[in-house]
This record gives sequence, C-alpha cells and structure tokens, in this order.
Amino acid sequence: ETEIPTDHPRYQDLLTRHRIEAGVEKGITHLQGMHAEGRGSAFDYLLGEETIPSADEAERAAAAQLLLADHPVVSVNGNVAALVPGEVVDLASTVDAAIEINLFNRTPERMERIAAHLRDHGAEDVLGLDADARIPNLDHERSKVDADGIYEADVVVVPLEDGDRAEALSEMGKTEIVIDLNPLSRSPQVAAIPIVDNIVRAMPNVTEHGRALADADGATLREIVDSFDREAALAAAEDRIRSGDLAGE
Ligand code: PTJ
Repeated sequence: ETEIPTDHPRYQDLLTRHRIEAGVEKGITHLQGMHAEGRGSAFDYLLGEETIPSADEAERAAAAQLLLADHPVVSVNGNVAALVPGEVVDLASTVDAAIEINLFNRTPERMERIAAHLRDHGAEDVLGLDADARIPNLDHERSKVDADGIYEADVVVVPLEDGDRAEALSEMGKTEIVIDLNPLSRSPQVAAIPIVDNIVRAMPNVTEHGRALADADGATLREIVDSFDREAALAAAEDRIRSGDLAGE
C-alpha cells in the first residue's frame, strides 16, 4: 500500500515508482522496468513533469490516426500494464483498437499475469498469447506477435518500446505512435507520431482527444494527421529539456 502524502511535491513521480515496484512484486513488470522507469523519471523532471504543448498536439494527431486506422493495436509491456492498465482499456474501446501484450523479456508466466491483470481492468480480448506470427529481422523471443494482431495492424501504439523493435515495426510499414519521455531515443525517432510525455498523462489524453474527435469526418481527421510535424515535435521536446525550466524540488 502506498503511504505517499498527496501534497508531496513529487507525489505523481513517487506514485509511478510505487506502481512499478508493485508490478515487479506481482510478476507483471520485469526488474529492468525499474531502470526504464528511472530513466523516464529523469526526463520527465527535465520536461517539467507536464504535457508540453507539442506533446498535446502529438496526442491529438495520435487520436486522429487511430480513428482513421483499419486495424489499430495498442501494444502493452510490463511497465505499461503496471502504470496504466485501465487507461489502455479506455483508449482501446474509444478508438476501437485491439490490445496486444508484446514483451521484450517474454516468459509465459508474465504473459499470463499481464493478460489477467488487463482483464481485471476491463479488457475483453487480450492478444499476444497465440504468438503465431513473427516480426521479421528481430531475434526470436522479441519477434513473437499475433497474426491477427500486431502482424496485421496498420497503426500500432508502442509505449516505452525498445529501439530495435520500433525499427523493425517501421520496416514492416506500420504507422507507429510511440510514447517515450526521451526524445533522443530511437523509438520516437522512427515513429510517425512521437509522443514525448509520461504515459500516465499521455494515455488518458489520447483517449480524451479520441472522444472529442469521435464524430469528426475522415477529411478532418486526415487534416489533423497531415498537419502534424514530427520533426518539430521532437525538437520542441528537446528544446524544453535543454532549457532548464525544471519542475522544482
Ligand atoms: O516488460 P518488458 O519485458 O517488455 O520490458 C519493458 C522495458 C521497458 C523494461 C524494456 O522495453 C526496456 O528496457 O525499455 P528501455 O530500452 O529502457 O526503454 C524504455 C523507454 O521508456 C526509455 O526511453 C524511457 O525514458 C521511457 N520511459 C520510461 N518510463 C516512462 C517512459 N516513457 C513514458 N512514460 C513513462 N512513464
């Protein structure tokens, strides 16, 4: 149980860290997920621990891209499952996307536990367990995907993804929406829509934009996607990090 006082200046950050620890204890999150979280937390501090305007634009473009997709999939790893299980389910139902577990350190036990955890949070159908297709040019365990899931997807949301797989997915022609706090990391660099924001803020905000755009026509959605400038978004995030406008405390 968490005992963090809500008025603590770093409340959200401590809560996030606690959720990753709990995820490790439950066998959902890999131990490496704690290192990933530490790196993410440092970048979030430098970003001011808020959704910067360029990230909000990316989140809106992501919502539009997902609504336009024929077969969108949200990819879930051990950190995503620990941090935003309910928010993943909300996004998937809002934009009519599938949910697929795709792990860097894949084990049958962790796959099952994450699937059960997502179902506890309202997921009806969880893909990834069949693993009846492979991402080309990636080593065996990491390449496992479902034929009717990521393999077939046109648009994939890949939060906290490792660079090799992000590159391999982009070589398959997928339109990738990457959520990653480090704008210099390879995954956002190869993404069609890089979202440089904490997943705990990004995931619900993409959903909110998805709800707001639910009745928009195809031309309006296409215009939002086409006017999104990925280079400008990456540069804006890097500028913010270099500006030294810190969160404080
Ligand atoms: O559960 P598994 O086996 O699939 O493993 C997942 C991890 C995350 C351990 C694995 O994919 C990994 O090691 O990833 P990396 O290479 O550490 O990359 C994680 C990226 O996510 C880094 O660039 C972090 O800055 C970023 N990150 C960490 N926490 C957050 C984040 N981005 C957004 N929101 C966060 N909360």
